[in-house]
Amino acid sequence: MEMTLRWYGSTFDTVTLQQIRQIPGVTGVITTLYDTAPGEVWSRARIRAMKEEVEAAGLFVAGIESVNVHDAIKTGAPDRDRYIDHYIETLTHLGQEDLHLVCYNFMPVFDWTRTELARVRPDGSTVLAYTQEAVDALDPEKMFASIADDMNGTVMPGWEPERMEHVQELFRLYQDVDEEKLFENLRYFLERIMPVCNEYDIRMAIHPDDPAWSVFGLPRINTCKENILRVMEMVDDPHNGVTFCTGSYGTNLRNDLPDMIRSLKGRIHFAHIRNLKFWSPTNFEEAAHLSSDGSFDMYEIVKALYEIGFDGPIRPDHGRMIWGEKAMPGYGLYDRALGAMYLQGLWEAIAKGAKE
Ligand code: CS2
Ligand code: MN
Repeated sequence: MEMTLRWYGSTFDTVTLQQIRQIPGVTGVITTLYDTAPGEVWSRARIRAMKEEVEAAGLFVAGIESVNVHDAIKTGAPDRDRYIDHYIETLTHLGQEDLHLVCYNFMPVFDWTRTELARVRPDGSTVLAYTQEAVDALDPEKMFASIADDMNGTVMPGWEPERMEHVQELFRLYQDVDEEKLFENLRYFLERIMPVCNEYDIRMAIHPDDPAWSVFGLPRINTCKENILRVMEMVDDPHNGVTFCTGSYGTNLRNDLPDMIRSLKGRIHFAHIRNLKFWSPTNFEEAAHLSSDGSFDMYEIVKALYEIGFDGPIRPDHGRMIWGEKAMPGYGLYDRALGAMYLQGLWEAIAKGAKE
């Protein structure tokens, strides 16, 4: 296990590399070229500059989150091959710059969906939250406007204003795409990129859908054990792997997280760990990482990762906004730093206990 923090780059992030460097045990960052659009080719020069900046601060780039997949690929549009060619070129450049982990998702239209970005908890911290009632009452085109005021002036991943201006058009693109087509389009994409992943040893790590069910009538496939195992089997190559995000798979209380981790042995390349507090199966908020603050048993989750021999990067996922910090919701410094320490404490105890 390698403890990391997500970092959006010096132009976009309120958190600095120097601050990240001071969190004990954090050696790497998970980053991206945040100003690139899906479908754009990443140049080697820009990738190298990104690496050099991170390395100059005494850290290293542990992986990319995300290289986003263009909607033409997800919908299987006639021009998808052109975009897959671009994706392959980006992967080639990443491989040539010695980067070997890429997180991505295959969610239609929206990346994650939350209905509140700053729900106030009893201790005065604020967190992202979701209620199905709010989603059902919402016109998807107005979703962005309804949460934009709470973004603290940041650009949130998957919710770029340029993209949200075209929501209606995006919905039209997915009109004829059902779950089976989405599986098929994912298979097509993975089969085409596997040769370059093998050549440069690039581990692709698909992120689960968040929440792990269909929203706004759009198809969603990366939601449960059965479906993710299907994705692993349909392109049975170790480079086709998973980002195990507890806060995303965990939105569906039917998902047994430690059991899913064990069933994905050898295919989890990256882990996002966060805790959720449920008020009902469809009303939850993001909690502190500590087990007792939420609904998940973090000890059992980390133990399952330890037991399958997981040796990739872990990052604390969304944190609460605390101590007056103003940052991208979910991505402040303080609570994620607390999370990194707690997760490393669990790991150390589990590792030492196992050796006794
Ligand atoms: C992330 C996702 O902030 C988050 O919730 O876990 O946005 C994740 O980066 C993407 O889905 C991966 O492509
Ligand atoms: Mn995640």
